[in-house]
Amino acid sequence: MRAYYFDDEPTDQRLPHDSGEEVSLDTLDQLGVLYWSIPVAEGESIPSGVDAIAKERGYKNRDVINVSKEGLGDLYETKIKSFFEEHMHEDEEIRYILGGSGFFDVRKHAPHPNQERWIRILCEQGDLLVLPSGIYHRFTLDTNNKIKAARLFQDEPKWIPHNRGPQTDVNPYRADYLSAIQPIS
Ligand code: KMT
Ligand code: NI
Repeated sequence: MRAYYFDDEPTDQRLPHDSGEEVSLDTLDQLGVLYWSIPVAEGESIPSGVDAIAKERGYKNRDVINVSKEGLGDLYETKIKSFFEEHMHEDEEIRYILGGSGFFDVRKHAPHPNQERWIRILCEQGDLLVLPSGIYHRFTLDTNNKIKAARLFQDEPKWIPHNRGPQTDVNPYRADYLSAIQPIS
């Protein structure tokens, strides 16, 4: 895992877009984004360390997704597109990387939208990320073009993205998220 500010260059989303400005675990924590490293061998199933975190946080469901051309087949192009639309979910979600790599971009909010920034989080095998409900984020593969991830859900194994817009700006889960985290000025 490595987190840094996205450079905002309008080139291929799969490139690193590394501004060179690092982001600490502390900053992620302030945004409600939590991180653990839990080693897993290639081909091994989900390690017990992941089960322990899931249990403690009240998770009941999970699935495993292969985001790759082979894994998604006909759905590949549409999925890749929808994952990279800025969106939020009404549930907290855990992503645990079993293999491959990719980028989760999370929005650092600001008093004014033009002061907001994207934080790019490179996730690789063994990385566990908790995204709080209500945070704006997006996902892309990197140039390796594949990731295998366990998706853990607190309730139903549903994945409903709410794309950012006037509706999400007044979504109660978004409001709860903003009031739960420290104001960033
Ligand atoms: C999300 O919430 O954006 C995703 O789950 C992306 C795919 S998981 C590798
Ligand atoms: Ni999402």
